[in-house]
Amino acid sequence: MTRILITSALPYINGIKHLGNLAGSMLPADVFARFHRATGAEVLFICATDEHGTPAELAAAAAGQDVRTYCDEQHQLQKDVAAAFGLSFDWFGRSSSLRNRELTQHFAQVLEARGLIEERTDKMVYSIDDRRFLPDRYIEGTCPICAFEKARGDQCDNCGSLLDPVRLINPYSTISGSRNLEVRDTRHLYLLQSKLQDRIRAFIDSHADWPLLTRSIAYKFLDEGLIDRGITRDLHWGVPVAVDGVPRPGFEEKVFYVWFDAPIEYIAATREWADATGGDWARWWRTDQGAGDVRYIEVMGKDNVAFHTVSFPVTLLGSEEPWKTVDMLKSFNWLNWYGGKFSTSQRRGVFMDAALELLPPDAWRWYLTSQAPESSDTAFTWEQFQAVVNKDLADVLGNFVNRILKFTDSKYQSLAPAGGTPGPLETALAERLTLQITELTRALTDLEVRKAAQALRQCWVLGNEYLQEAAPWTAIKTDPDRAAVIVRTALSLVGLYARLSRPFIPFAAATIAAAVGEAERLDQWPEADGTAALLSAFAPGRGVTTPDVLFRKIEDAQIAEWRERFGGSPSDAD
Ligand code: B3M
Ligand code: ZN
Repeated sequence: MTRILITSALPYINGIKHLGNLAGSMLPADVFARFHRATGAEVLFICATDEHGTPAELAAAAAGQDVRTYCDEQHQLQKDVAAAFGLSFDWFGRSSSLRNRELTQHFAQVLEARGLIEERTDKMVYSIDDRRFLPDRYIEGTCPICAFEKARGDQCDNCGSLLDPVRLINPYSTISGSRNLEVRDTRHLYLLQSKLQDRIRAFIDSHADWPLLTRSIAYKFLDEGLIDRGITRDLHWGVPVAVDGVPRPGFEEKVFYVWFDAPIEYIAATREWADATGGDWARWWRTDQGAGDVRYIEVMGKDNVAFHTVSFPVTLLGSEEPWKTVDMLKSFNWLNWYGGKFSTSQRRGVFMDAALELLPPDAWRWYLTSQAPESSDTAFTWEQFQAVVNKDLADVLGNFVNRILKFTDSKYQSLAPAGGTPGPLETALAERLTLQITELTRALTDLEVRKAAQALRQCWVLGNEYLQEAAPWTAIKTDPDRAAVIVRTALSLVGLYARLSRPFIPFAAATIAAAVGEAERLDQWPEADGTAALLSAFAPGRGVTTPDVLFRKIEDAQIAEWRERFGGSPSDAD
């Protein structure tokens, strides 16, 4: 059996994520995981909260909590909201786990033994007023590359460049705002990425099938030349720099950099899963223990690609141990909030918890996947959201399902009628559907979310067109056998739609399947070439039920209210 390992980029612990985070990593990863499970593959879908580093410390301080308590609480919140969105993680771990600590320390030890980590004296910004070093987000200033004025020490959110805090222009402490800073010497561990330049290039070269976005980011970093990166920080919250519980001399007050331990958490989370379930983590991650057969898919936003095409492979390949590396790195552009960016720190946009107060998860899931920022950045607007949900879900899918079930109820007491045999209309429908299901299956296999959603929508449209043309409400008066065939065909379609739609809209899919007694088959992906047989398989006498309205239309008044509450209007498009 095919085995598929899927990881989504790990959401930071600093608060519930916004729809942009969801659209570019966790949600598409979930669609792929659900699809592959339905095809019968053995799937392991792993995610976790990314809990270390300055964002966690700063957010905890802002919340007036100690950082561990803060992380405990936020992890649970993120886990709950992920479940409410139907994100079907097999495990949602924590990068602050013991497993990650062990594994991170293990990698550091092995990499040092291979000559890929060395201690260096580093120049770091020290805040005299705060009496501490200011790593990463503890310092902000003007980006030396694009002149953005609020660049963070480790990364510029405007141009995406990875930065070194000492390069910032006009820097200040984000703790106190103090500009009373000086550069001091301090010892840090460096990962010698430059030594693996050729190895990493060969690794990227060997994945010519990766999306252009992924490859272009990887080659940009390779062409600039890989730089050695400091992988320790002067912080308390993180993985201690220690071997077998003994701190490294001179590093008692330091921890590993969050971006060193975060990707390692993919493996560590799998170990957490194994600890909890008795599963075998090594057959997913160790090529000497069967992981060679695994297809490993990583899903993430474009700002995370450099770390996954360069840094994490340096860790894995540099160890010379038989670790599984990524087979397909699917990256996304940004979902913007009107013309600007969603922002966690500025609370701009809609966040996952608030979204669910407005509408059921499937409305968001459908919008965010069918409009996924796949080949370019895309902008969320309330108008487009309303249009997509109303048209695709309410007018097309919802209307079809409702119409045929109501008809079956009113004309046949909710029992599939007997009589008749399929004719040319049914044959044509089966042929068209076969094409669309083939395309849907291909697109999902190739991780093309938008094209997959398009093919699925086309499947729904075919049902409406069929019903319109076959017109059972007319046939029933003149040719009851014909009407019976149409109704059974349409009821089969309802069951088929539930299965095809499930990766995208799992909640509605379950309701739809239950209405036509197809709940047990819901997790089986249909074979495209079996469509004709499938459409004629609805047994006469089988009972159905009519669910409540599947998708309520979004009213203009709701849009006005939400715009009032969340902002978002054409004037925000700057
Ligand atoms: N937490 C960044 C982000 O949330 C980071 C991803 C880690 S993946 C190992 O965008
Ligand atoms: Zn910049």
